[in-house]
Amino acid sequence: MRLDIITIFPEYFDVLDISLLGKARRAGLLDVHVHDLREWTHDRHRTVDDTPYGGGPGMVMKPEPWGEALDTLVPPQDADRPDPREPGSAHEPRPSGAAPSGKDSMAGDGATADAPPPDTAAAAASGSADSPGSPAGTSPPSQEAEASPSARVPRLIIPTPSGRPFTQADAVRYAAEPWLMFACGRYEGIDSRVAEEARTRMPVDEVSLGDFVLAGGEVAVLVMVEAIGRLLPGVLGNADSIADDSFAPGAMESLLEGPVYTKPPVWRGRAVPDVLLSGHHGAIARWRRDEALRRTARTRPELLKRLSPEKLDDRDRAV
Ligand code: 6GU
Repeated sequence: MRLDIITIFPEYFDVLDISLLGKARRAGLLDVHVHDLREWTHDRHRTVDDTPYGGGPGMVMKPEPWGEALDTLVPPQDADRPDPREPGSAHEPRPSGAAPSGKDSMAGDGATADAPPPDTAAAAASGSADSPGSPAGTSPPSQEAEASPSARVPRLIIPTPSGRPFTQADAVRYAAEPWLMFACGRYEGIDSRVAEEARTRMPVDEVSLGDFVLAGGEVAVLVMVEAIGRLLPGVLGNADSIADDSFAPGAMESLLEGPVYTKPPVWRGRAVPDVLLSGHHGAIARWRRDEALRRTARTRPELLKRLSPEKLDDRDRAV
């Protein structure tokens, strides 16, 4: 998966070098490109913000740098121009003369960071916003490529407290896409025409992490990238752990994971529940589900109401 992140604080993303995602990058599972928005300014002060029309406090991000950034990173789709990318050259970036140089902050990404990703299925092959009826990223790239040879665009994700809630289901959906682009706003947000215009040529999602306000989109993007990245095939050691996650589509949908234990069997007088030492896999699974139901009822009762009745068995109802 390719990720492009546009920000005025590229250093925020230095942490993507460490831990699980750092390993995923070094393994070639995750191709991260961080871009400094100020590379697309032209004044001495590299200005990215201005006062809001209509008055009010704070500053708004100017549309021009964003427009140029998106134009550079997502070159206009031109049906008549032959696609220079060969099917076999999946990891050879396309030469990109228009790309500003030296804005890629991630070590080791080199000078080719601004080329579009290699084998991107066009999530917005139609050239307009994604339709709710057809989830993007579900068609094989080759099919999309046939329908529209040069339609290769990312999904643009704009973190904002005004967006729709980001959920585990979104993380799963995004993890299946070949190319995601994140636009980190600061101040009071990005001039609304940026998302509006971007929607004419790529799918755009404005998403929120919850009902609170962050100082900018950077930390929100780190959260989403971690939620998405750990779902990529080969990133987590044990693929089963994904199915057991709280909120995981399937058995854990709308449920919080229950308590977990490791050795020693007794610690400061507190014993691990006997059932976990019993070796009875059926009994253990049942106990874990009971605990998940109990914990959810206690801390997130509204989630339980969302559980579809056909997902509950008689034991569930007794808990
Ligand atoms: Cl996605 N961005 C910002 N700036 N603040 C938030 C948020 C996102 N989600 C909750 N608060």
